Amino acid sequence: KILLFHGGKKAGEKIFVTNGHEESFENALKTCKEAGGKLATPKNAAENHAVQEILHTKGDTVKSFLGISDIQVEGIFKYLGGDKITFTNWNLGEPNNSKDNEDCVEIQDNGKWNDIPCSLLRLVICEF
Ligand code: GN1
Ligand code: CA
Ligand code: CA
Repeated sequence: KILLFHGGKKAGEKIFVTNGHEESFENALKTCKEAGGKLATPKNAAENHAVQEILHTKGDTVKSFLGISDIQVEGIFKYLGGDKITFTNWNLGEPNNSKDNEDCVEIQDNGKWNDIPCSLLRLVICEF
């Protein structure tokens, strides 16, 4: 709860917060885990909006990784725990696995999702 005082955004029982750094998917996973949380994984519109609000505090072209990927089976997006995703907010035409190399998911400042290469650097947003 103390995170609310450091720019955290609450949605239901979840709190989303950023460390202000841009990191690869792999490093962002590690960063959130070490902090005792998980990479941001919005599972409904309210949670997606809370993540979007954090992006807005950082500017209007900032994007962040979500805790979702199709690394295991191309085209089947799953949560970090392995379950198939139940909520999506894909941009029109996404996911498109551009250049056969997009297995991670970014959320853009308009709240829409796009699949991108996992090696890119994006703002770290964790959930607690
Ligand atoms: C970007 O730059 P381009 O068109 O190859 C984006 C893709 C999107 C696509 C949508 C690295 O690809 O994920 O699907 O725009 N790639 C990156 O037009 O952001
Ligand atoms: Ca893919
Ligand atoms: Ca894409």
